[in-house]
Parts: sequence; C-alpha cells; structure tokens
Amino acid sequence: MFVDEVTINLIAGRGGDGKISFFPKRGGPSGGNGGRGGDIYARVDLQLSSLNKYASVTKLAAEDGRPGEMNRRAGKDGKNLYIDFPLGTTIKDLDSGDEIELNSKDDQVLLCRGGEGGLGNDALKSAINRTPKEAKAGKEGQTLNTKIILRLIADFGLIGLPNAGKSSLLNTLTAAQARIADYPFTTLSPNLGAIDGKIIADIPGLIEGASAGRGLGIKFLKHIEKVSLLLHCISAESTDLEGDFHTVVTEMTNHNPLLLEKKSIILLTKTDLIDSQEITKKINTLKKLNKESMPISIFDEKSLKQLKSILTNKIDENAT
Ligand SMILES: Nc1nc2c(ncn2[C@@H]2O[C@H](COP(=O)(O)OP(=O)(O)OP(=O)(O)O)[C@@H](O)[C@H]2O)c(=O)[nH]1
Ligand SMILES: [Mg+2]
Repeated sequence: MFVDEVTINLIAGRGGDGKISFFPKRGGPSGGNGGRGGDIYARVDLQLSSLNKYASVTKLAAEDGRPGEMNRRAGKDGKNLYIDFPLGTTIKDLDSGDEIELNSKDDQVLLCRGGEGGLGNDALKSAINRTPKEAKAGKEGQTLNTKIILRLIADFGLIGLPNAGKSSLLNTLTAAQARIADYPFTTLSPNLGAIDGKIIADIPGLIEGASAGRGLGIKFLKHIEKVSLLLHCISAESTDLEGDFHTVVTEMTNHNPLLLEKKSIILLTKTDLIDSQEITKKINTLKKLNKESMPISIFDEKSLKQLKSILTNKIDENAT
C-alpha cells in the first residue's frame, strides 16, 4: 500500500468558556477566563515517505481550552496539534483552493488557529457593573477541509511504457531494490533511489488511455512534477519507437502539460538485445523526437557510466 492522497478535516481547539462565580464573603466576581483552544500546525518528518499513516484518518482536532475557574483562575490552554507529513507534501484548502507546500525540512506551518477563551465575569467587571453575572463563551477554533497530496521530491524521473526497463535502471544506478519482472505493471507505486545524494524516482509504466484510468492510470505522475530532468525509457525491442514515445507524451500532457517543458533525455534501453547497426538506426529515429537520445543497457558498463556522468554533470550544473 502506498497512500499519496488523503482528505482530512482539521478542527482547531475551541476556547474554554469564561467562568461565572463570586467570592463567598465579598460577593465580588471571581470567575476566570477560559483557556485558548490548541492550534494545528503542519510540519515535516524526514522519516516519512508516504501518507500511509493517514490512510484511514478523516478528522484531526486540537485540544479545546479548559473553562475558566473560580478564584480568577484561568482555564488551561488546549495543546497544539502538530501533524507530521513527508517532505514534498501539499496541503490544499478544499474551500478556497489555496495550497501550501512543505518543501523544506524545517517547514512548520500554522493551518488552523485555536479559538480564544471567553472572559470570566471577573474580567468583565467595570465601573458601571462591578458584579457582572455573566461570562463570555469561548470562540470556536478555525476549521479547514484539506486534501493532502504527496509529491515526491526527486531530481530525476524515470518514465516510459510498462516493461521498458525503468526499475532495472533505477536498481543499477542506485542501491534501490525495486521489483523487476518480464511483464507490464511490475511497479505498482513509485520507487526512489539515490545517486550522489540526488534522488531518482521510478514510477509505474504508462499505457495509452492511462489518463482515462487504464493500467495504473496517471495518478503517479504527480511524483515527477518536481524533477529537473526526465529520463524517458523506450525499449530497444520496440518496433514502433515513435508510437511508444507519443503514447507516453500524450498521457503526460493529459496529466500536466508543464511536464513537457521539462528537460528530458530519451534512453533507448536494453540495447544488448539488438546489434550495433540497429542501435544506430534506432538512435537516429529517436534523435528526431528529442536531440538528447542515448543507448543504454544494464549489461553495458560503458553506457551506464555515460549516463551517470550526465546525471552528475546535471548535479554540478544545479549546484552552481
Ligand atoms: N536484456 C536486457 N533486459 C533488461 C534490461 N533492462 C531491463 N531488462 C528486463 O526487462 C524486463 C522489465 O524490466 P523492469 O525494470 O521491470 O521494467 P519497468 O519499466 O520497471 O516495468 P514496469 O514496472 O512494469 O513499468 C525485466 O525482465 C528486465 O530483466 C537490459 O538492459 N537488458
Ligand atoms: Mg518497474
């Protein structure tokens, strides 16, 4: 199970009611103020990489403030609630459409403010009314209907048809141990791996009609929205390179046209399965679709080295 979207209703704490009471002998007002309701904050927990822990959570509330007490004693404030999310989480206000992104490990964002406590009758006394017989009710805490969306933070994104060899490349380039098999839809949810401290995301394969929900659909494309470079894998076994390319590009466009503006390299994968003449021919075909096209095989060290150096240069480019 990999949960990357949940809907949660947030309710900050209600303020405690003010107290109505009187000093037994003097008769003056003694009711204390109610405590503040707890606030709700979102923060980043680097240990988290999915929203699985919120899979069955529909509502989260911070503690209410306690009512005021006798002898002018204020009620206790409600405890704040801190909700931990993975880095790369977007919190969307379903009513206004506003979005907040948690993009840095130290992000802490106030989502809902707790309600003020009500004044007790002691605080309400005045020159005109020295013994008020009423107190104020605590205010409701703010509420927020949210959709929480995880977009993995990755530098490079592997895309392509099912079985194109994406997970094999991830495993070969990094220490990842993604499942690999000779049939489509082996990868059911995104895998991550690190190369020189930068993250590569491998997402499930796309097929024609993915945007209409065929195969595993396009819901995982959100995880490559933040990458700086797309690695589009096309198998050397393919007899229709252009067709394969356009299928994936069309489905990507249907998800988010901005993905097409990202830098990309086409990787002609599994080149150990064809001869060098055929490789040259296929690379020439691919270069018409994207000037940046190169052959690769997990069994060809030289090609792997070349790709690694491109990714490393990419890293250097970004660092400066
Ligand atoms: N000969 C050869 N086979 C490869 C190479 N890369 C991957 N394969 C094989 O191709 C098949 C599919 O590989 P995967 O890495 O699972 O492909 P994928 O793109 O992740 O597939 P999905 O997760 O289904 O989208 C497996 O049988 C791999 O062993 C390669 O460079 N050479
Ligand atoms: Mg895979």
